[in-house]
Amino acid sequence: MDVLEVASEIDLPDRAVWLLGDVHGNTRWIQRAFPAMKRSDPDVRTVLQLGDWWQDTRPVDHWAKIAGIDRVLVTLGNHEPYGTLAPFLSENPGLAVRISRAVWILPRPFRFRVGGRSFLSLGGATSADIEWRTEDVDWWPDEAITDAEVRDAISFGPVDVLLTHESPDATPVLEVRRVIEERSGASERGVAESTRSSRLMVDRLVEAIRPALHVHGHLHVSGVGVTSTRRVVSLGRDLDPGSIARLDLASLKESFLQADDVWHKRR
Ligand SMILES: [Mn+2]
Repeated sequence: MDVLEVASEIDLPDRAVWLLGDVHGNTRWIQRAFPAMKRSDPDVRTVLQLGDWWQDTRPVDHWAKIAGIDRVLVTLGNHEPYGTLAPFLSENPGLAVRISRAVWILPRPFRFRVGGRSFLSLGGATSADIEWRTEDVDWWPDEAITDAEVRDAISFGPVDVLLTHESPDATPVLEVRRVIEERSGASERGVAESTRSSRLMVDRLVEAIRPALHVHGHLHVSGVGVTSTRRVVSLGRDLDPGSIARLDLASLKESFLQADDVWHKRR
């Protein structure tokens, strides 16, 4: 993987960004999603991607250019090629790394600013499907959020927006709660416990940094929930219009694309 540029600070003037859920290396989805973003709001130049990216950069650069998107900031997920990523992440500790014209990989954790808002990105999650995966082929222990990463993230202090791949365990998003309950019934006990302890790490982070908005992927369902102090947005996965939302930075309100926006049907 080529390192084209590194940055210790990112501070963008953008007034809105796109939020994009799990991609899973689905180029067909990039080809669909980026033009849909342009049709919906051609002025938005930045995509914040919420993990399970594992995507070839060449088609991303191609479609980003066509869609007027300058950058994709990737919060890593669990399904990522950590075998390839680990060396250059450890060689560039704490730095955002640009690996193509548009694609930036964010370290765990990373703090940045957009439109006057403070963001904290913390990638990683524990896979619920490890029983079908092979270590160092399509699964790496590096996927898991570590105590040190959470401590590091907390040391940044409060932020406006938290970006994680993993969901909180104490989630107000009903769609996510339903998935967690189904999964903990379906998966092996040890797996259910380790996925829960991964979510509890996110709970700990949320309690410490008190974001007004928390956006995550991973559960492959879209939904929004609110608590007395924060708004939680779960994004869907590739081919789901519920994996794309425009975030207005003045109001911190998201608006999801609709099926017609994505599949470009006549209304
Ligand atoms: Mn996923």
